Amino acid sequence: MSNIPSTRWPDSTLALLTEGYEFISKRCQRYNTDMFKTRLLLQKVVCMRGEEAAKIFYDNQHFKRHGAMPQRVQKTLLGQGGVQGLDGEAHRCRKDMFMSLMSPARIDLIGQLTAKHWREAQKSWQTQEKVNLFVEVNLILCRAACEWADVPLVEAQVKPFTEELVAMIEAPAALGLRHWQGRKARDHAEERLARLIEDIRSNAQPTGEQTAARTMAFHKDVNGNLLEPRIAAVELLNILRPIVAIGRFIVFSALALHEHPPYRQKLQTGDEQMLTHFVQEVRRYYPFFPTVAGIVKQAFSWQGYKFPKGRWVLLDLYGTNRDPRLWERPNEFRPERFESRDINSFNLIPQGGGDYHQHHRCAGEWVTLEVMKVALHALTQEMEYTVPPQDLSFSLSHMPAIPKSRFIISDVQAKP
Ligand code: HEM
Ligand code: MYR
Repeated sequence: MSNIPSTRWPDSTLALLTEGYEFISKRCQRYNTDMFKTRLLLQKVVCMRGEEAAKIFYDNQHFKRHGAMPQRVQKTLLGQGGVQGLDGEAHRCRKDMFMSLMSPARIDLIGQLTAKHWREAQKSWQTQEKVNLFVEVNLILCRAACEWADVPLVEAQVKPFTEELVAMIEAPAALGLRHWQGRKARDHAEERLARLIEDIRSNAQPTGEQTAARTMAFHKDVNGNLLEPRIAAVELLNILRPIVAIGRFIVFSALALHEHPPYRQKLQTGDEQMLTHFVQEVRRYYPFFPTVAGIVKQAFSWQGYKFPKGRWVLLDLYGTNRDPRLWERPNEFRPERFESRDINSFNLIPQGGGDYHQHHRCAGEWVTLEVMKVALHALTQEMEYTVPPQDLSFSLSHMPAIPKSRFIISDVQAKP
């Protein structure tokens, strides 16, 4: 039995901040290993990447999630008491509630709502000299998410609420003001949505069948109790916030179209298979959710290495999506790779791996695919635009990543 290879420096927090998305894969390459140990935020941690590592990470016998995410992530991005930190039966019960919202009809509806709000927004873009696609798409997605979930949103709330959701997404790995804005945004949004849950329960606020707001309000936990209003609010935000987060994948899709123009022509023909492959490649190639975190439940050994009870473990999602053993020429954007590449639950994991019901795999993966497809349809078949000179580079040390200029477009016109 050996010890897991260790970094030369005892603490790697500074290296994580400077290297960001590449922190784990660089060290795996350097030590010719799939796992290494170090300290992050003063805590001992094992970092892993690759398909085999993903399989062991998603084995519920070995890992639990409660307390695995740092406080700074819980207080901004995820909230406290939500599905991400549950284990065992409590997790399965809560996760089934999320998955009950993901029927084909509901997935279709979020696509239709996105298309409707996109068409409305596009009319006003046609009268503007310059349009910031990132800012605009976030507003579209916030409108679509609230309508889909049945969360009331008057016109004056659209911009401030979108900004709150974006602040939560930008805060977890940030220092200073950007971090504190995320905490403030979460407190304010949770308070408002907890009041909404109480209004729904008392019939003061009507809601549609099978909507997220109604489902969260009346869901009963494993013990048969309604969720505390604040926890129901955390879960409602676990629907609204990540729908707005899809805006980043949409901006990266626009960037990919801009940098690889032949795909624009291919998508203009309405080739459904190409659209699916393009969307998968955007999710594989561009950086978004860097790692997921777990804690060793009971000591075990794997591949000759000891994992002690209580050890914090990070699985590298970004590094697995670019693992050269899984992906030929991983650093090239090539949607056609999916023509001859089978994907399974552990090799393409931008939104986590494993099973939707048994594991913590993203409940919104189908929503994400649908909304990205609607956006790509709009970008390639419903509008024409130019991309003026701007700084479209993005830093891999800024998590979550976004092009520096966001994505400015001009001369927007409806396609004839
Ligand atoms: C979980 C990424 C969109 C709802 C996750 C996880 C990741 C992720 C990495 C954690 C997986 C794990 O812990 O093993 C993303 C990305 C998205 C996205 C990059 C793109 C925008 C969505 C959408 C929704 C959603 C649109 C809902 C409509 C959730 C929920 C969980 C989750 C509820 C918790 C699942 C659990 O703990 O069992 N997501 N997600 N996500 N996501 Fe997403
Ligand atoms: C969501 O809102 O749930 C969807 C995606 C948000 C991604 C934000 C990622 C930021 C960096 C998080 C660091 C976590 C490290 C363990």
